[in-house]
Amino acid sequence: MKINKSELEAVAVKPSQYPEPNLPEIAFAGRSNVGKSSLLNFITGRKSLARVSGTPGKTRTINFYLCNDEFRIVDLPGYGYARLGRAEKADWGKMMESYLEKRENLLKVIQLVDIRHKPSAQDVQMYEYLKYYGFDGIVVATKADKVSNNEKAKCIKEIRKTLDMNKNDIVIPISSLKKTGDEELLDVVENLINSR
Ligand SMILES: Nc1nc2c(ncn2[C@@H]2O[C@H](COP(=O)(O)OP(=O)(O)OP(=O)(O)O)[C@@H](O)[C@H]2O)c(=O)[nH]1
Ligand SMILES: [Mg+2]
Repeated sequence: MKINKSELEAVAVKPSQYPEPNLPEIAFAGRSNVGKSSLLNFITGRKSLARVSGTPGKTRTINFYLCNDEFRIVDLPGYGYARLGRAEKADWGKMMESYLEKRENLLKVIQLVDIRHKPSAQDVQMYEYLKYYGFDGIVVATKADKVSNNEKAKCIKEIRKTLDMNKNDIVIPISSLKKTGDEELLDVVENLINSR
């Protein structure tokens, strides 16, 4: 599959601001700065559809992107941003909870982790949360350009082990910078949409 058409459809902090639940949705979750917005730009072929920043904590809202007039990719706000105050962290929790627990048209949440690092305690917690709701099984290892091909397999093994992934679950290494790995991800997305 290719994404030929994409647009920002809604920016939300609460359910009343979500678009109608009329199309299947696939969400991206991951810590702040892991590369969620960059990945979205990469797979849609749009340079600045989603705002990318060197400063973590850029995406603080739930952003709905309509793709091919057929499904939505949802960019979730990142976690693990140390400089957030307690009130902001509580807001993040509430925002995520109301989306993940109640969104009837949500098919899957793809979790992003940085390929270079062992997943953090918060990554593990997020993945456990996704397991609980049955949204787990697909992980994207971002910034794959930062490791050599030799290291790649080792890093992926570490991710699988730390997140306690099942045999049939998949880890897709992707570099938004070098533009590699998108085909596998888009195949997975296509299968998810078609198998619903
Ligand atoms: N080397 C490399 N850098 C990347 C890649 N993807 C993203 N980055 C960089 O990582 C930083 C964060 O990227 P974003 O896409 O804004 O990350 P995010 O997960 O959306 O961050 P928040 O919105 O804060 O949650 C930016 O400086 C990007 O240029 C990649 O594939 N390779
Ligand atoms: Mg972002």
